[in-house]
Amino acid sequence: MRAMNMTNTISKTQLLLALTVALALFLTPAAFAAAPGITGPTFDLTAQAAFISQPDGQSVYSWGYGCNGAPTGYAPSAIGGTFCNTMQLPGPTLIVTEGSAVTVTLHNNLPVSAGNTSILFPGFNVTTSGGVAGLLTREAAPGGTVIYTLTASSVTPGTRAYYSGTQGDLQVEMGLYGAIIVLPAATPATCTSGVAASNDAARSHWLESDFRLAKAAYNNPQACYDREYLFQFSEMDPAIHRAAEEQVAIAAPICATSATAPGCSLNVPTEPYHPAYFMINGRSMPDNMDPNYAVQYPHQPYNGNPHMHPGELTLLRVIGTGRWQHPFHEHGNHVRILARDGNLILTPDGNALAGPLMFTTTTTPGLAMDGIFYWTAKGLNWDAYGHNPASTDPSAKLPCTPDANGYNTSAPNAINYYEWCQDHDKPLQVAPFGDVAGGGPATLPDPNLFANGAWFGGSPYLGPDATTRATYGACDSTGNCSTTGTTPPSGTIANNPSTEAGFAFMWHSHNEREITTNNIFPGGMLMMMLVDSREFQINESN
Ligand SMILES: [Cu+2]
Repeated sequence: MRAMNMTNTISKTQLLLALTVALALFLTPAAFAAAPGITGPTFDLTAQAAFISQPDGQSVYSWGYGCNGAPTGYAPSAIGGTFCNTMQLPGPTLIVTEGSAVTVTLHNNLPVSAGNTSILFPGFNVTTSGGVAGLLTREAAPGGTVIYTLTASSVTPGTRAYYSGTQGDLQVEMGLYGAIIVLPAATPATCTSGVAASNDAARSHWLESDFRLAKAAYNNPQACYDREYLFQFSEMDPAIHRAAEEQVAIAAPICATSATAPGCSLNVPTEPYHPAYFMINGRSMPDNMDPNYAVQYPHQPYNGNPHMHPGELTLLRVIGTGRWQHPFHEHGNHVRILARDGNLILTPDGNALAGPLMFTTTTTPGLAMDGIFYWTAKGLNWDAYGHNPASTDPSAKLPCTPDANGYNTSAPNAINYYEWCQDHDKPLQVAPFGDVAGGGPATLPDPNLFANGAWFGGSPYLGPDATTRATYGACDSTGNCSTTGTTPPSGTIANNPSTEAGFAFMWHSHNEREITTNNIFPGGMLMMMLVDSREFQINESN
């Protein structure tokens, strides 16, 4: 009886496991990111309250900017399923072109007891009309409107923050912040020639859409990029949000009689400060891996889920919001800082980029930075593509022709486009095993010991074909390879060896409490950058 029960339990568990895996496979969409937003140059925004969701199941009362009616348009055009609700966190990313006269109308639809609100656009020359006088700018009174116009000559390229200029300790904490991206009016010629053109050719060959907002971040021949992501870092103390929610409810009947009645106001303490949620683009991990505009986050439309191919120049637009610094660390390589608050960092003669190469791009409240992240397999000391000149598989013996920098950039249609040729055909293993000839720098662990993280493909090779090739057995002198090899035993849900098999790098806050959600790990400010082989199609269209 006991034995039967046990068997029964095991088979149920197995069934449940199988179901979970099947469901997870079904429910894990290829959700990538880019830098989505709304286009102008005229914007009609509203400030309103709504609840945002956190992965611990909490709905947090928040304030945010949103769209007052349908926006002029959305960008990039390759992303579908767009929406802009009346409240979102962060606020809509405003995408404009250099030299535009940008007009932002703000309607104050916050609870009456919250009082006035406003928007600051640091780095721009702003003229205002309407509204009422405030400490830092003109404000919209409850139910009122104010208009901000950014002088066209001050609308210069770059990434910048916008946020409330009214009672910032409370209003920014509650979620009133967003990003404005100004695209250069012209495209430097370097962005459509040389390696930049080869990267475009590779993208077209593998039928990938272009998800960039522009080809260059600045009017500078060295500011070209191939892919881009916007990450806004903020933290949130739920006690402040709860106090605001309670006081708004208590004040509502008083405000209903008169907005100036005593008691129609808030007095929410913002100290002491104990944030428990640490968000990238308003979402905590793993929610930030769901698609942009996912229906389950009506007030948090933007995700954080970077992908790239080897050799691509990936533009990171990073903004610190809230009131804490966050040590954002991009594993895989350092980040070359291009600009801070839209100021391109150049040598004194103005001819060369002079921004630092940073291990950790620490965010600072109110500060925006642009940086370039770059990854190739250079220096691994083994052939990351699993090439074997003795194999019968044609994709296992592709040529690698080094350019002046040592990369295979002359063959944009090849799966080993941008391979670091010095490591071409270099074996991985010390001892012969599977498809890998002897004599390499590493001793692979027992296949059974390969860890199964959600993102670690379990393979030292890049790309689905490489993983398949590497499962071949040893090849004989005529190039016939046994297919019985078992290295590597790869297979995870998030980074499937038969499709993606990318190299995963954790991108996260190095303050480890910030990679939790209300003290639960993993969560918070955590993403996985997946470097995908050239033949894997990165589709950010949602
Ligand atoms: Cu790290």
